[in-house]
Amino acid sequence: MVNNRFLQALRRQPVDSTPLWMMRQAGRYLPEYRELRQKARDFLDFCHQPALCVEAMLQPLRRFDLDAAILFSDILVIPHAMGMNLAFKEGEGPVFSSPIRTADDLKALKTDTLTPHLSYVFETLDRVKPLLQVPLLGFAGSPWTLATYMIEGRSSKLFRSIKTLLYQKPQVVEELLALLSTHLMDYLSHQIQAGADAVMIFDSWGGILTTPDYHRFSLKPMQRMVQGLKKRHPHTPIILFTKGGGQWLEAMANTGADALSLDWITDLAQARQRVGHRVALQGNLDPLILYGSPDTIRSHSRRILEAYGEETGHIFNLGHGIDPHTPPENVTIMIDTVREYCRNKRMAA
Ligand code: 1CP
Repeated sequence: MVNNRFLQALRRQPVDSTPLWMMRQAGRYLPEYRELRQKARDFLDFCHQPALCVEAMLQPLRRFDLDAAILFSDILVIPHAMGMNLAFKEGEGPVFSSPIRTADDLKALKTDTLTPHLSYVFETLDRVKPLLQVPLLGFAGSPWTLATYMIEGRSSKLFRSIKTLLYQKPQVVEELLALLSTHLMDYLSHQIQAGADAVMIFDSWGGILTTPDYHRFSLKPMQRMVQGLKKRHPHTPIILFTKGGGQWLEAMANTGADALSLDWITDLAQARQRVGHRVALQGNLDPLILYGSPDTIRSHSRRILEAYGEETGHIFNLGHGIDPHTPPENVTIMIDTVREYCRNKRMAA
């Protein structure tokens, strides 16, 4: 590995320049990805082909000066490996044909080890590793976030089905979360063995919960994962991301995770004060700022670097995934701004 900044910042060690990568850095905003995507029948078929996934991971690294590579896959390969029928429909997103609604539905899920059904993911990591000059980030969805898709059956705005089950039969939801946290821990452990240098847990929907329910249904199963992973891989950094989780940062930092990823609503300077030196912080440019004018992109990028301040332990990133219609040249403006800011700081020091 030639460039280790990302891991150094995760460990809160000094770095020569703030490391930077982007959530969803591979994907539809890149014309070369849209072309590559034609080689597969659909998105799930794409995910099952390690050669295509490796190429998708390398595309943003060729185009931009980035400090980390992220596994190309999807959080929903786990429920798929548990036997749920999944389709990614054009314009509709993911759809499960038979969502979970009752305790009986849980019994239909595969509970033996899932890793043989996920060998294509580990093969992607194994193949991409020797081609990288930057650290390799593995990931999984959080138990709660996966449960929302498994119970709703698709993307949702209101989360009526899972909340109905949560408020009527919380023990059914808890049983599913326990099953998922066991499988997800094992899955991330295998990703680390296959070459992931750090892992990130995407809790995209923890922010829809009340505070007590966030602790019980989202944070607790993630904490179980963090503790289990730390036992098996004490030196592998773990990043937690709860979108909409700004008010729970102290509790998130107490899980033993090494870093928290912040959405754009959360104030980075305040977050830094609240969690002190316990964790590194990643984020947190509003991805839609990348639709702004060059000057707007530059000023917001600098604002974030200034908000974090002089200390080590910052990884520049977006507050959520890059939007599919973002002009790639605006990404270059953001990255150049971060590099120039850090270069000027270094020269002034
Ligand atoms: O047609 C296509 O090309 C499919 C688009 C696409 C892509 C490129 C989907 C469908 N997933 C992905 C890849 C992906 N997904 C990555 C790797 C790419 C990278 O980061 O470079 C990652 C980390 C994810 C994670 C993911 N998938 C999350 C968590 C992060 C987040 O954005 O909150 C979630 C919620 C999903 C589910 C998902 N996958 C795809 C869609 C359309 C959705 C639904 C999103 C929603 O409900 O709003």
